[in-house]
Amino acid sequence: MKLYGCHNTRSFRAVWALEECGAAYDYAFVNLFKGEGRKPEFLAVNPGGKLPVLVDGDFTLTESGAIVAYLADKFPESGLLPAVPTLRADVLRWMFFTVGELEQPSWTIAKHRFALPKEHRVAGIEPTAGWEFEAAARLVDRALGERACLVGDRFTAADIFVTHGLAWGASNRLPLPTPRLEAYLKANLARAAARRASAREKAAVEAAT
Ligand SMILES: N[C@@H](CCC(=O)N[C@@H](CS)C(=O)NCC(=O)O)C(=O)O
Repeated sequence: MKLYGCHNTRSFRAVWALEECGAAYDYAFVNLFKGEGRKPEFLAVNPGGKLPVLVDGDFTLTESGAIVAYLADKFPESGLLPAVPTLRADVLRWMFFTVGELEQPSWTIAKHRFALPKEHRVAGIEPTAGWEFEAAARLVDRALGERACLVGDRFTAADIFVTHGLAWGASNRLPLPTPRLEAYLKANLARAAARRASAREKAAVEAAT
């Protein structure tokens, strides 16, 4: 398998899942910060020009949620996506929640700080994004309660997505609303697989510079 990724992007979720699965994979660095996502050779892989992309043989898959669900099904022993329908649906719920809600304020901030053409950026949008992030994060806190994992009694893909959504918010200087979420974030990012994923993405940048 080959994962196309770039540090400080949503590809971290896919690399983290690959590491949790113990999968063997090549990492293809596409430096989005240098416009490599728009180069013809990458557009031939993903015409949308976005990361992450997973290539498994002749199968090419985009969308971080679909990639992580695919990996979880390919490596069922990882436990990332439980077989029990209610638990599986609950994991998918948190993955969709992250993509549709929890990460959207961070994406709004990124778009209006640098991603949109200057004439389309709206000054003063950040407090609204911060308010939305806090509301979404509080829902996570409430669901988590005193448990270490969001679904069932073990780490799943729900934790990968929600942890990354929280980390992205924190990196945008959006405060996490409870100490419990701070502890959840710290514990998950300290997992061996998360650290390996981070190291893999950082090593790719270093090798390219
Ligand atoms: N919904 C997609 C979003 C993918 C996405 O927007 N990726 C960003 C990096 S985090 C990207 O590649 N942006 C490049 C661009 O928009 O040109 C997913 O979850 O995979």
